[in-house]
Amino acid sequence: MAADLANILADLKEQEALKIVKDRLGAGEDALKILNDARKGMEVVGKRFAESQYFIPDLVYSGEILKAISELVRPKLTKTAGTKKLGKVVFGTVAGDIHDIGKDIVVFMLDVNGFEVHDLGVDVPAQKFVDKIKESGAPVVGLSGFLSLAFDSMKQTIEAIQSAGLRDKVKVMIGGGQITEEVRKYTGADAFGKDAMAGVSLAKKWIGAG
Ligand code: B12
Repeated sequence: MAADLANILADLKEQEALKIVKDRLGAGEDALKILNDARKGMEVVGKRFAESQYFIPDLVYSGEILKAISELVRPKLTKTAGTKKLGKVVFGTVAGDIHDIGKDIVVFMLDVNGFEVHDLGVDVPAQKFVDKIKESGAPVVGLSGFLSLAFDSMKQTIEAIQSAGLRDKVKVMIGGGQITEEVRKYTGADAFGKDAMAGVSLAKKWIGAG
């Protein structure tokens, strides 16, 4: 079943993929597990694109299928009890990068886990992060990026936070498809997270709620 979803998504069979997701949700399967299988399918899409078996329209289509899957899965990701927010997080995909599916999943998971998230969207210039941190007083910043060029944007964003005198007031986490510990060191971020739950754990730890 798990392999089915990854393979069917990789083959860009939208209706079949959505049916599997609906069936699995109907059977009470863990929503995060379903998302994880979908992510495996996207890895195959990325690989096929890198090997010139797929082209830009295929990437776009895979993104649309994944968005539709996310919409189905979202209502099943439960909200934590209570309305009191744990703390603020400023989040965005860095300059030059427009990938937002991974970002949206992390933002959503932070939100349902009790954080007040200021989502700046995609292709966000460094200064916009700085302005939002100042305005909101958020102690946690999340930078998302899927392209190699995002590493430099992340580094520049963290440098801009430093230049604005805010570096010791915020913890910065980074994430996205290609992010590793090497990249974390290069950018000067405090931590990197492999997936949405890693982002939630980091934010909880830093805000003292974990
Ligand atoms: C879909 C897709 C697109 C779609 C994006 C649609 C959208 N609305 O986001 C479109 C078609 C727009 C696109 C465009 C491009 N893409 Co693209 N794309 C992909 C693809 C196939 C999937 C990405 C995705 O959404 N994955 C699904 C999510 C859920 O992934 P995830 O990693 O599991 O997400 C989790 C973590 O990353 C983490 N996370 C994410 N952010 C953060 C942040 C924090 C703080 C934390 C803690 C965690 C965290 O949590 C997420 C949820 O659990 C990848 C391949 C891949 N394997 O990633 C290529 C890929 C990223 N794209 C690539 C390329 C080259 C491009 C283009 C340059 C193509 C072109 N020539 O135009 C453009 C760039 C446009 C731009 N300026 O950004 C390359 C990048 C190569 C590189 N090294 O730079 C990849 C790797 C494909 C490849 N193998 O060649 N792309």
